[in-house]
Amino acid sequence: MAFSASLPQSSSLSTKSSQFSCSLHTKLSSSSALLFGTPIHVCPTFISKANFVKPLVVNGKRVSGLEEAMRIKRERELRTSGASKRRPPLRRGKVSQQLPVPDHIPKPPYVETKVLPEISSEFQMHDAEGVAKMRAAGELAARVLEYAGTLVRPSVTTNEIDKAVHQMIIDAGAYPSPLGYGGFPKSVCTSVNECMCHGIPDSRQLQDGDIINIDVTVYLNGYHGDTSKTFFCGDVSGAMQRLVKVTEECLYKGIDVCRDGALFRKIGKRISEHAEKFGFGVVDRFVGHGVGTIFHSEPLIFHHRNDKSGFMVEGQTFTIEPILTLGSTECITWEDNWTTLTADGSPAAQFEHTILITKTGAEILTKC
Ligand SMILES: [Co+2]
Repeated sequence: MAFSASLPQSSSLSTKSSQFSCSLHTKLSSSSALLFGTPIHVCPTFISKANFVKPLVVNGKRVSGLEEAMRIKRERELRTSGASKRRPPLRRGKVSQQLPVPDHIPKPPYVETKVLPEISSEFQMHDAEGVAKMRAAGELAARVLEYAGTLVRPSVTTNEIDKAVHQMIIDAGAYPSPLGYGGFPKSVCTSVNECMCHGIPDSRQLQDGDIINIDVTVYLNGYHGDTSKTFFCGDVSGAMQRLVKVTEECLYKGIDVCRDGALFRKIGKRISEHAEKFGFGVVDRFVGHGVGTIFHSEPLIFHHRNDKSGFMVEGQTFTIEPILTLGSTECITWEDNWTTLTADGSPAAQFEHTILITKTGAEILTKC
């Protein structure tokens, strides 16, 4: 589950980010004009008969280059207008009653308070026993997420996914960490299409062509394991498939730079570099976080370019959880105070792992 950067900071960051993504798009389209401009100029389709002085030899290679250029142009048009406009905007469904948790299951301290906890300034480090418990929590979260993904298909409601996830976590003797966190009413976050994160499971049925991020956190033996993944529902558009694929790649690029002594800011640099190659935006409003016995703590992990100081230390556990968008990285939040959507309604995707910093790299704890 992503931690939301504080509001005053984020509003200035959002503005910066949208300017940044605008300049990025400009940069990309001018460089692609350079790449694909030449074949278009000599293409017979664009030369009127009056100017047509000598026969053009159209060889296969040139036609395929042109077709490729046209395909990329169509994709870009689809990306900025069609794909997001044809899809009906996300509407809130009915949220069912909170599910009960048996008394014998230990609950994290925030459940009783219903107040959104402050981010803890404590970096979470672990001894061998703590690492073993982090591994167990991470593995359970990964198994639950994998199972949740098998439920994704048209007509299934996000509430049904929540119920199944809740039951599986309870059956494993763990507590679903989002339930009651700052008043969050459900056991998992389900974020569909333009929902960036923190979607509340409800009565909405998944539609053919949707993408859905499922974000699972479990609290097992006093330790949280946090992971999320974006799944396809039925036949998903090429543009959205690419967004999802690149977002997952960004997560692994971020993990790749992690090791004892590495600067935190390298994560945001690598993720941004990869997203920029494809013209996708990186959301700066939501950040990764330290995780362990506390759900959300320092270090905050920025996925965008940043000049944050500090470096990783062996034994630390934190999440990396980039959100990429097809369009704007600015966001709006519904009145439920959780569900956060892209301001322009364009799709967003997210992937998340909990990792442990080691001498030589990072161990992914949320795997099964
Ligand atoms: Co998280």
